[in-house]
Amino acid sequence: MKSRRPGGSRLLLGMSCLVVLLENGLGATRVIDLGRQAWKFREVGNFEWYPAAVPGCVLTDLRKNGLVGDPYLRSHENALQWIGGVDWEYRTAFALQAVDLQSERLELVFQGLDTLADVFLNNYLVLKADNFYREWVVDVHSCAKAGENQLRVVFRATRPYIEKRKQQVPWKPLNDFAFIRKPPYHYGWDWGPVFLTAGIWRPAYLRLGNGPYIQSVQVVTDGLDDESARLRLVCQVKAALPAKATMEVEIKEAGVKAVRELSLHEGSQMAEVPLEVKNPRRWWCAGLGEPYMYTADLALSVTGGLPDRREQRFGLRTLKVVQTPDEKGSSFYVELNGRPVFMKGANTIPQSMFPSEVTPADTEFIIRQAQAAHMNMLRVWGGGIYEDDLFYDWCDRTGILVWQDFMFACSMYPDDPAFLANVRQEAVDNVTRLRNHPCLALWCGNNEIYIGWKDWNWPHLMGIEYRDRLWQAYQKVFDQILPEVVAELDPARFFWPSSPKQGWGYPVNTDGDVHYWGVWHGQVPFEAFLQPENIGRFMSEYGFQGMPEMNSLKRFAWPEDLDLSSEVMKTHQKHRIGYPVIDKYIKLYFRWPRDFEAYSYVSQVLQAYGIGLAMEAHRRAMPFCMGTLYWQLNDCYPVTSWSSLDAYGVWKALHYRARRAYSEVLVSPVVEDGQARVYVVSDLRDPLTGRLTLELLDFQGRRAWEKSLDVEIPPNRSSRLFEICLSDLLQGRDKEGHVLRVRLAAGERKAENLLYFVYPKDLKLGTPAIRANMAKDGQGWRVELQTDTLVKDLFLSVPGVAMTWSDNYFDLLPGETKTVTFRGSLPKAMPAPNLKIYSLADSY
Ligand code: BMA
Repeated sequence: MKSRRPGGSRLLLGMSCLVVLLENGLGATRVIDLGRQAWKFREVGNFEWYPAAVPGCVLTDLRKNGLVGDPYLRSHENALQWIGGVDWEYRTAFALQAVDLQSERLELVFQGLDTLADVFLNNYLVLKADNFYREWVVDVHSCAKAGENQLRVVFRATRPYIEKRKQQVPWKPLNDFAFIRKPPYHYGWDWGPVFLTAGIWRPAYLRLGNGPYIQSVQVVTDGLDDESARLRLVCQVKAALPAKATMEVEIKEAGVKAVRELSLHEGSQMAEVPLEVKNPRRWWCAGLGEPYMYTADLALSVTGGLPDRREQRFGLRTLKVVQTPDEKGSSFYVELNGRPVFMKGANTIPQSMFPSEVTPADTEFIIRQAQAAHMNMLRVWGGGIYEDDLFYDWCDRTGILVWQDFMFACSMYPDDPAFLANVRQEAVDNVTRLRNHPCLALWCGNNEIYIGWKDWNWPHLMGIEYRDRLWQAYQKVFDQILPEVVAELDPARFFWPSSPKQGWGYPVNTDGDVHYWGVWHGQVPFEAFLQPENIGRFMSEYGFQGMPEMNSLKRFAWPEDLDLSSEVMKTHQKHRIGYPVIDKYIKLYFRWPRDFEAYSYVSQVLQAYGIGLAMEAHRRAMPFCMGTLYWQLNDCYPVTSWSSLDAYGVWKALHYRARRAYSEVLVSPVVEDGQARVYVVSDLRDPLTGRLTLELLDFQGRRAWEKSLDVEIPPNRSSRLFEICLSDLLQGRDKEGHVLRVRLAAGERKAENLLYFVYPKDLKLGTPAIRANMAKDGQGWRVELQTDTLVKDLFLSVPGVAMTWSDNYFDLLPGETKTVTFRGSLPKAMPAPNLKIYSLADSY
């Protein structure tokens, strides 16, 4: 199980004065990884230096030195706020040889600095950085020397800077974070604390080299059909001197080689290599085929010199976002390789408050969980970070498309030239870095700024007299700078100015994407999810909170904190009225939980219940609606939130629910207009034939009614396959004591769902006698479960031990045997898992 505790994952490098240079052979380019050096840090003005990690940040360095406690534990965060209020400095030393100084290239590269950083090399100020999201490259010929070089990075506190910047605008600012290019969520969000730390958050290195080199590569697909793919490798090449050079490209998977002679002039220039791949293999998203990737090996050389090499992965696919006008407005769907695809997924936020702590294993983990829940799209939300390359690599490999926001959220932004230039360069850096990933579906300008301006009274809140200027500032960034950068550097990619186009509080089913928050923020009942006016063309946000499970709660709270009114539980709930809103919905749908443990469980079951209704409604509305991304996949720290995975990576009830609702073939029964209707939604490429069986059962498993029919299931759509008037179905039987079980069998493929006729609180649940047979199963265990009366939302756990379950939070009917497997490491004192079985009937 994952540990997201700061200080947990990285080894400190020894603090010897010896400087070890890691030399990474890349042909003409040599890299000295500054992360391998011994670094020290201190608060500016303080006497003592402490060991530090690069990449890293102040807070985690303080923690690793034992100077502060666990920031996630209890309410510790409150005591750590001082860290963001002072200045910090980092230093290291590295050695260069006289010959190194003769290199044509001698550059200091920071892939990420958080955020207001002054960089000194041998006491010369070589860089003033002011953007977390940019990569910084500085030529250091003028101040590097043979022998030991001293490198120092001073980080200034961001608050005073923000205050000064705020004074420079006449309007009333909405948010502090708008005045600095640092992740908005660091300043607190409704699922995250405030931690204003600083540091060298991504790798830093020295780059040395001679001869021309490749600055960037773009794989452009000019044409793609079954016979061939016509490609151009567009390379930005830099040379210190005019030279005759050769660019060689090889794509081994396609058996393609090309050589191009180049006449380089001094400076940066573009070089293109046209290529053709015969019988191309397409990149497909999850569920539709293999996400096939090619690799292009590039080598740029001049006679007598070592070649500069690059490896560029890419995929071959076409992707459009189709907006065709129709009677309601216009469509909004992804067409991949000519095929409309329904997008199933979630919104992601950064995985940690301290992004430098996220390990490659963490990144793989999060994408694997999305894959396990049959997702084919994730939205990287605009208040966080442009994710690490590895995040997109995993999306490429697993066939998960990415809706990529630029990092602007929930605020109007300033309009001064320096800010705009900074933003343009940030976009250039990140578009250039990410554009070859086939997973990248689209660029989106921002999160909830257009809607905030249009619907949320911002012009009045900020000063109506500045309305025109503020709107022009908006247009400058989102209608001009960002689309211009995309058009120039990534022209095949769709640009969408803001998510969403439609908010809530009025019918949202015309065009564009929708953030539907009538449920939760608007506090209307879950049934609103089913109303056609609330189902738009593409549901890019909707959600509901649930707590982490007890095992997870106990990782950051002490026993005396396990009470909703405790300071600790309040600290780990960041929404202003989070618990009252949960309470309100519990009262609508569930019986009041008997204690704290029951509350944490019911809050999860409630979350899965509500969001499950929405997911199925969105899929049933296909092809009118062509996407559903719930808010939110993950957490950045342990908290009660909208996530389906808690901060430790544990699946909440919602994640299991998402996996069922997102399966390729979904059976979805629902009561509409007094009719019990059965829909089957298929994301498959081909039609299916099968048998649909409907059974009305009482909670002892006795069948009161049954119907079986042969069905044809068309591919890539939602079909209503059966309906019956509810009163004909029930024939006077009690709604509180019956359930409709619908099963589909189509060859190997099976799908099943249950339809209840009343809210969970009104179900006549008995006290089940559950039989559980547990046995060792390879590395883990297997448990077979049976019951004598319906068990609702059966939750398995092993108190104190983190386990991975093949299924959980499911309903079990008499006559069924459910087999669940699970894995985890048991403490020595526990020879076999101390299995705890809990269900809705235990919660009140
Ligand atoms: C959405 C997001 C976030 C927020 C969430 C829950 O609209 O864009 O700003 O965390 O609502 O309130």
